Amino acid sequence: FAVFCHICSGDNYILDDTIGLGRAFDGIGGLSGGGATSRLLVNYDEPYRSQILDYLFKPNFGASLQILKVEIGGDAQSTDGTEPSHMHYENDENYFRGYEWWLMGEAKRRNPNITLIGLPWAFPGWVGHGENWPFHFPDITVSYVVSWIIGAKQYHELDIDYVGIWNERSFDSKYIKLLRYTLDKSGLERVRIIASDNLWEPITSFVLLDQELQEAVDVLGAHYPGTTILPEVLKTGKTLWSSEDYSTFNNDVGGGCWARIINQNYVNGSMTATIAWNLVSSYYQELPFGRDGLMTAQEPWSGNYVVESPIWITAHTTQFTQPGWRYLQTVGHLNHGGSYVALTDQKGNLTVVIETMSHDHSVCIRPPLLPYNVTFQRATFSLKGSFVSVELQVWNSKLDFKTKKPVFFQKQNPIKVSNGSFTLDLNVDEVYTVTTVTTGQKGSYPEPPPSAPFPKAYKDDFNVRKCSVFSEAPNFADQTGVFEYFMNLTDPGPHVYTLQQVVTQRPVTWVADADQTISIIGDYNWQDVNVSCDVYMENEKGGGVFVAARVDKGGGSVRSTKGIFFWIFADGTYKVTSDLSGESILAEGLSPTRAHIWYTLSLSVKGNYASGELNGHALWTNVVVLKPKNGWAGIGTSAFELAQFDNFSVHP
Ligand code: 147
Ligand code: CA
Repeated sequence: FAVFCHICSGDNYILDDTIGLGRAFDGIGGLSGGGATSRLLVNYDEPYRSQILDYLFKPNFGASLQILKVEIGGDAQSTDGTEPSHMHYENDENYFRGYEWWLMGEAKRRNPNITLIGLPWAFPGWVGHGENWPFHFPDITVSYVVSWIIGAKQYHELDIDYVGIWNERSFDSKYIKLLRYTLDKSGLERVRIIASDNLWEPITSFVLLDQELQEAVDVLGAHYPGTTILPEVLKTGKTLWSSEDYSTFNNDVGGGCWARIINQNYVNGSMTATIAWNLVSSYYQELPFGRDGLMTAQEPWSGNYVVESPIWITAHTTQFTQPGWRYLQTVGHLNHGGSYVALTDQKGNLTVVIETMSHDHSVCIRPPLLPYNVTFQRATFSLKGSFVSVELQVWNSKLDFKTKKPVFFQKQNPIKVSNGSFTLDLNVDEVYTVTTVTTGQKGSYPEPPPSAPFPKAYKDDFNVRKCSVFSEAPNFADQTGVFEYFMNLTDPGPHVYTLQQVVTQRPVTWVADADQTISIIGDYNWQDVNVSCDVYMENEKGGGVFVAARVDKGGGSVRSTKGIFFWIFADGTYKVTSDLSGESILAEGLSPTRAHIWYTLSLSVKGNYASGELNGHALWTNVVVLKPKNGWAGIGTSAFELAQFDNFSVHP
């Protein structure tokens, strides 16, 4: 009888603010960059691009994100590509490169209250004075980062709220203190510092032992904390964030991961913000961590995008809270698995988010998840203190791996609170939001166009004149170096508008960038193609450029990229190699090539054979190419050097 009664009467949980409140909630966010994760988003046609942005940022529509964190581009590879720096060179400043400015503007336009964060992954080479380290000259690095914050305001009316140190790399106490000092001196007292975007240690020990550092750091941000902290972290008294998390394939298990960590980062770890890497999967899916975004928008050529489960999981929290709301102290685990949090605006509003994600349906990419059980349970929540509402709104999601008919963010009948309590029957793998907030909405647009492969016949003459708001040509995804629109004011002929590789010095890297530069484009499944491009070397000594087919890699392993690479050099030679590093030579010889002259390079690959033309004449033919079998097309240079590209085309 005791067991039976236990099941039928269920478990009781108290929601009470009379005992005092918990921490202030700072928001749920997405991360663009680290790196180039929004690269393909910018080239979507309207209305699709605005629709995607609405699903991400528009309040009471979709994810309704409360935080947008972006990479401060450093001209170096930062996971799925490079992002351009606002200062390629020491005497260079430009606040219109890349797409993060635009993205922050679009986010702010939809939600003026959104919190903005900037964090560098890498730095231009000059910041490190030739060394692969950004803290030897802290004054240079500080001025570089503060310039970015000032530029955001000056050119885009964007107030950056938080800035970080160096993503998942070392920090330097002297640098952090100088950053705080310089921000204050520049009238940027409101900008707060997150440290150190890595693990809880060693930053916690440093903060505990150094009063001045303690004062400089506002937020301790850890990555992939697995919902937990170390005991000493609480001793700092600091605000705690999971400043990068998720990075999980965005199917329904990804949604389960996201639901579990959004709640349990607070329940287990007192973390008051959780930021998903990444905001939106807008990079070629075969690059590292394909589809690890809150939604998928990786086909600007078709207009297709997918609103994935993490968008609706996010809505369960974001549509019914605001940064500044307070968690109650009465949060915790459910008796039969799962967790609940409760938040209040301290003006009578209450939002309760409950998740019952099972282990196997909520595993994240990292860290490993220890086994636990979740079973059906009946849960009664008793409202105490100021929560005497008569009616509560109810929103439900249910992952369903059996019937494959999941339910996301469905409004249910409101609950009448009787005797100050309500009861829910909680199945496994569900999320419930129970709230006084009545503004929730499941936004929707008509289905976007169907998915389609990258067009097989594609060309770009880069003749954008003044029409492009973006510095980069559509669909090119830079993997080492940065390729930007360029205008040759003195060119008399056909090459006034071109694409230029602009990184001339190895950056302070985040991963191992190649010694060559490369931008990829197209369809990873391409096998037999012709890739053609006009090329122009600007480096007289040792200059070299290439066109490539069947390019098999990008991201952090770009150094070991294989493919078919057709190079010409300013010293009057050519080469055909099966690797980006140029070591595995398939053919080589003399060619009448030098710097400051335009050439047309054409590479044709069919089955196991390749041939190359220079200015329409065969330079080499029938070279045997066995591996790789498929990959993207590409262009690039043989070193960190200036070079231009024009009239790119690829066709079957
Ligand atoms: C993070 C990076 O900060 C992101 O830019 C992106 O690369 C993301 C992809 O999952 O990962 O870096 C991490 C890389 C490895 C670990 C943690 C974070 N790790 O092995 O624990
Ligand atoms: Ca052109």
